[in-house]
Amino acid sequence: MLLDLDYFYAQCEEKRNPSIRGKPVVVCVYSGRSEDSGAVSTANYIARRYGVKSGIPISLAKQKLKDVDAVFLPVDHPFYREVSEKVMAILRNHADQFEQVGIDEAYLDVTQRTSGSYEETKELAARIKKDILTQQELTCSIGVGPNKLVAKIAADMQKPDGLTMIEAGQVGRFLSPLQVSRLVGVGRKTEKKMENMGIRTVGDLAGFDVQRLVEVFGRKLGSYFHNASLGIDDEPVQERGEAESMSKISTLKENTRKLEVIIEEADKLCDKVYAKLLDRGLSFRSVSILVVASDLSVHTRSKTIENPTKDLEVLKKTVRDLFTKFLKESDVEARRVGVKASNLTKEEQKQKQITNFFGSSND
Ligand code: DGT
Ligand code: CA
Repeated sequence: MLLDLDYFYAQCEEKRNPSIRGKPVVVCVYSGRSEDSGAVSTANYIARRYGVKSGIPISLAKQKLKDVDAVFLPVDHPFYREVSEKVMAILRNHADQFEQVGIDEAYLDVTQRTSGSYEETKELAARIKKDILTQQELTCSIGVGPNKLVAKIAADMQKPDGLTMIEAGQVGRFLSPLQVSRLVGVGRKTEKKMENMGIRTVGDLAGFDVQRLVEVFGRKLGSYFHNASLGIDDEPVQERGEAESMSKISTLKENTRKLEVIIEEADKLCDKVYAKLLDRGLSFRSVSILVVASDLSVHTRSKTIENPTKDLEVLKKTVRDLFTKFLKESDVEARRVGVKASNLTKEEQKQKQITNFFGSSND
């Protein structure tokens, strides 16, 4: 799931001073040049009804709200960061894998704790919303999907205080009528370009010849747009700071549940990951596997071992164990498989990495 706090800075201000609730609240970055110079950082949904939104000049916001009892406040980043940290601590407890993105958003992989059930995930999402409301007096919007791409778009569908569930089998129907600009990476310029090619919706994009997309946008972006339009996304949810990792993914010749077939491919991936590690002189402590199922849902399993190692056999054995366990726990058919080594260290730099990790800020 992707969780996004609603009108975050403005909601923090409402939390700090509940007497402003019910009024338009506008949080501003004052440039200091003259009294009202600067831009709106964000506004609550009441102010948005008057056309006030992120990025517009403060003077314009004041004009739009001139006949109403509105509240204008300067940004207070330290306070928002404090609130954000408390929320993130709650969220981390509800996830198998957790990834904060920005100050008010996070991805939660909850596949294991819900046994992959959308019904249980819906209950969990409702519980998380309630926890954040009762413990932090904040509302948020949650999107649930088979992968990060779908979850992110789903979270934007019903705001504020929304919960949007998109199951693996509904992805096509969900995405196809949406404007292409909903996809990450499709900005104004790309949107225009696509429009000239007759592509307005994600469905149009999905039906468009991949080869021509590649010709127009290049191989990497072209195939990304193609996959995104089909709701395909293999990116695992991973804690920032664990980001330094080596991974390889490949597509199986056919969808399968046969362990031998999967292991044969996984062993090859291990060799490739190992070669990259060797090249950089890195040891690993964590090993993960990834399965993209025939229904395009994404599954991951990880294991962290006690001491960093450089041993290829340890990598292969851990990967085999994880796939064996995965096939026992899950009844999906594998379409693509991946192997990742993370928690990487260069032995002599271990101390430094630990300090960096604790010293780094989250946003
Ligand atoms: P939402 O999620 O649509 O209910 O509203 P927000 O305000 O939470 O918007 P979001 O999630 O895009 O951004 C999170 C915070 O980041 C927001 O509360 C203020 C800040 N922010 C967003 N856009 C801008 C901007 O254009 N300028 C500045 N200075 N800050 C921004
Ligand atoms: Ca937000």
